[in-house]
Amino acid sequence: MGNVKHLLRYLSFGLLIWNVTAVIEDIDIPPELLDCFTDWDFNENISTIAGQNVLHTCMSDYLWKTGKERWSPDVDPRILQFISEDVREREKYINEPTDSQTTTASPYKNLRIRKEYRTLTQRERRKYHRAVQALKKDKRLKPNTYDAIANYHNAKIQYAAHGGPSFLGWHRIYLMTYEDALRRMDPDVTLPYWDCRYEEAMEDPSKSMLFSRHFAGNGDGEVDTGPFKDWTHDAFGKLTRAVSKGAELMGYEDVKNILSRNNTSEITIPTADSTYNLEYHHGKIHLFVDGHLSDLVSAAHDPLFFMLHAFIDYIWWMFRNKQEENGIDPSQDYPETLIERHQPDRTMDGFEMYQNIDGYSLNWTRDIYTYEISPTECSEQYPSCNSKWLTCQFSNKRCVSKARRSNSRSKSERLTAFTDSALTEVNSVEDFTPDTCSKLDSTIQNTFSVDGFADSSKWSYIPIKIVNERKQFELFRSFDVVDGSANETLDIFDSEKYDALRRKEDNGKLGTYRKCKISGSGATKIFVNAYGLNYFGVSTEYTIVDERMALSEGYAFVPIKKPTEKPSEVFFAAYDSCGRLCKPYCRKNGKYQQCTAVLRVGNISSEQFGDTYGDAFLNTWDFDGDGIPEVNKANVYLSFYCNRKEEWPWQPYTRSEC
Ligand SMILES: [Cu+2]
Repeated sequence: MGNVKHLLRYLSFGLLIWNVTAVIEDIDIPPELLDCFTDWDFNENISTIAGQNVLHTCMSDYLWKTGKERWSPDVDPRILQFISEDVREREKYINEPTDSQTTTASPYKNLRIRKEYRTLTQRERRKYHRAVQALKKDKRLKPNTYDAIANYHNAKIQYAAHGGPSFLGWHRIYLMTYEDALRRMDPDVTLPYWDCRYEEAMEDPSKSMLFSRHFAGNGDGEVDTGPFKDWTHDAFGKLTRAVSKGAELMGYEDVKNILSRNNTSEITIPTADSTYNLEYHHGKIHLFVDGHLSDLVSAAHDPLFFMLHAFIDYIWWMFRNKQEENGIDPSQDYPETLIERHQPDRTMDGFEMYQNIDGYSLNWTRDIYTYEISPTECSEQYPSCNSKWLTCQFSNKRCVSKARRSNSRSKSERLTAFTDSALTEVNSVEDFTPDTCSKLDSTIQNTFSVDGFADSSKWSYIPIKIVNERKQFELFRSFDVVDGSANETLDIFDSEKYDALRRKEDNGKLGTYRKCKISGSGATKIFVNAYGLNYFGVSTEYTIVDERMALSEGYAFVPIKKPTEKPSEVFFAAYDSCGRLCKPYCRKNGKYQQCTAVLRVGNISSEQFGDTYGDAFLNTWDFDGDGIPEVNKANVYLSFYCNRKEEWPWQPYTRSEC
């Protein structure tokens, strides 16, 4: 039996050589995606910006713009009726005569007040959670009202919701629709916002109390604690997050920077510089939570989506208040743009009673809702930050979130009793645990969501080789000993010590996330993302390399859609735990050569990928003979080189600006 298997393997290997180029080939980067990369390439310096943030921005925009070509969730057509009822109801308030500029006018007393999630009273928080849960059970829309509204955040319909000035206005209208739906469940409820500056300022944001059962539930893997536990969606499967990948959030500095600008064009795509670009910064929050939230088509499946966007809307509200103080009318400050779908007088996608510019109207925050300012500053005299879930970071005089009590994985935290009666305890200092920050203690649960199914049997695995180059000036505290004591200048692994070795390395510096830390042990993760281009589906895997060494190698087996009926077209990207991008190489004629990392994987059986993780592994490692297993290089088509060369991975393919 074993021999037959052996024979089959050799036979299929023979076939593989026969049509080796037909199975996997690298193809061009889609021109619209390359345009985005090229723009960033010209405007930003790779030695200062974390490449992964740029990658995520361009991929999100591209996948959204081309969403019509891919699967997206079904939308219950009755939502249109729902929305127009909503709008009619809202108009009643807007048409009321107002004392235009004074705050004493009567309509103000009915304004809904949106508060920060952590500043809600326990009763308010509970009512809000219940309203969201009720929406998920409500059957007025199919498959339930929550999912119907979430599915409406749909690349096929909402073409103009992202990638330009209408991003802000469109989401403002969309949030009101959601909030109205919540209020049909409980008229006292308003949508809270998630001020993620509280997390960003923490040593390790993934340890925030936000990701406990008192708030949004756990952030690692399937959400099985908190108010949204065990939530499922027909097509996306169980609600999933992966907050521990080490991506960065929008922080105090970012908000300050944005609020330092005067005109909307300075904070919106395509004219804003990344420092002040609100849509770009919002993308980082999506990326931080990851899982369903990282892909825009599935994002609204996670209720955090609406709180995240309420925070963006809150920042925009503060920005507009400042504009008014400076004599600018925010409703007229719709940026001029060449992007056709973002023209101010274009009908608003999905809300056809409005034009894009109507999202900028003064009515919404004058007559419908307003915000309560979130506590940000504190001191020794006023350490409370108005919430028992927040604490004062005295060094910066800033409010930050408290950490969850357990320092171990939240999975085990979930096993330990942490009841409501214990709530009072979290006020004590003991609740703060030192962060290890190594990010090695969590794995990734992929959603395996593909074209309307969450099912891993619809996925294949492709082996990817990662070669990591040591980063300059990192110290691992392992020194030469001179005259009986350690010489603590350069550790023995440092290439700087060895002329010949140093000359082999790229002498550059790549931008990182602001809070980029080395683990100290040398172990670090290199992640690989696989974005479906001709299917809906995203996956992530990682390998662990030794960052002490001049070079270190690892393998990742990354899920892609199983190429059954047609070849799968996939864009791969690799990045390290600090957000630095790696450069792709494809194996052609027995050598790795720079390539696009856009692969077409054919529907011919091949040893270059596997139907299961196990198959891919067996194709990659040769167990033949009595010797030590060895990697069969011919079967590893794609490789990434994580070096220090100051070059974007796609640079060889960007056209030069005329
Ligand atoms: Cu959106």
